Amino acid sequence: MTDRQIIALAGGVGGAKLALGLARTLPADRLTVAVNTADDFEHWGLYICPDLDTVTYTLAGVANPETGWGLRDETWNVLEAMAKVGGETWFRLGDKDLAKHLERTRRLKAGESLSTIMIDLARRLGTDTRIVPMSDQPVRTLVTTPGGELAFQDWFVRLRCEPVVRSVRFAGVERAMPHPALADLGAAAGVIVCPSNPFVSVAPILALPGVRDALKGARCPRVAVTPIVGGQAIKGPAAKMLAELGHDVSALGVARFYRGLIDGFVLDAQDAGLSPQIEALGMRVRVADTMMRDDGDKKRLAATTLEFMDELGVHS
Ligand code: FO1
Repeated sequence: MTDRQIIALAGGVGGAKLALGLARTLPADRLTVAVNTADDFEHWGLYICPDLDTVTYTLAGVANPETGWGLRDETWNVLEAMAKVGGETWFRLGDKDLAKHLERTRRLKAGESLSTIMIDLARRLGTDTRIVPMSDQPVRTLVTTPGGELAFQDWFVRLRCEPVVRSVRFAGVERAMPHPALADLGAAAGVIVCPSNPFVSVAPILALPGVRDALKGARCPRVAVTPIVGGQAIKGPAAKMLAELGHDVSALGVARFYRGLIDGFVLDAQDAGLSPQIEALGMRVRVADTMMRDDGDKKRLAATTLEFMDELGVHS
């Protein structure tokens, strides 16, 4: 592995798409994808890492193309049997996907770290890209709603993101050690904030001790790709959260969230009119088609983002 890595910060489906484009564009030893683990939780007694698994399955080319999460050609016999015995079925674990959860849980219980396990599982599933958890220690996103505080997957999957979000916090984050790739962002060749949810995918990574400051201080080019196009989230509740947390529901709202942390913002062509306001935040803008419908789009957006980073260069 070379020490001049491009570090991509990613959550689930949106982040995984750009990560795939980057993995198809960069040599394997130049890319590290650092993935949010604050969505992780225990279900059916198993340790589930939705974002790590989504990124891994996507880069291995085995993800379910309809949902973006889980495996393609999945079967649901265990879930159906679980319903019969009165178990919980709101979080859908497929038969083949289960093998990964079982094996990861066994290895964690045997004392291996999540990062070691995930590097090995990613290779076995068919990707050489270095996909790392943001931390080996548990961090849990908790969402405050009018009805009280909810665990992230309860809010996201069981309640379909319906309860209004008043605030979000990351339990355990102050005790979690960032993965070395994040602790040492200053040594990176560049940092890409993938088009993931700023509040629940990227914010937990930035909240790890030292990471926000490391990103602020990094002299390498730092670029974010918008997850909001035409005032709507490409996928998931990002637009709803922008509104409920009091931000502008637009790419401008996202750019403001990253102000001081990035040098460049990749904005969708539909939102080109926001360029002057985003540039006024002290970052440069690249207008592009950010919708990633197929693998060609993912590679194009990755190439645009990398070219933009090259143009931005190092800064003081
Ligand atoms: N998302 C859903 O909306 N419904 C599900 O039943 C569901 C199951 C699931 C199983 C394994 C996995 O790795 C991910 C799964 N997801 C499901 C996605 C996931 O919980 C969310 O997309 C992320 O946590 C948000 O990034």
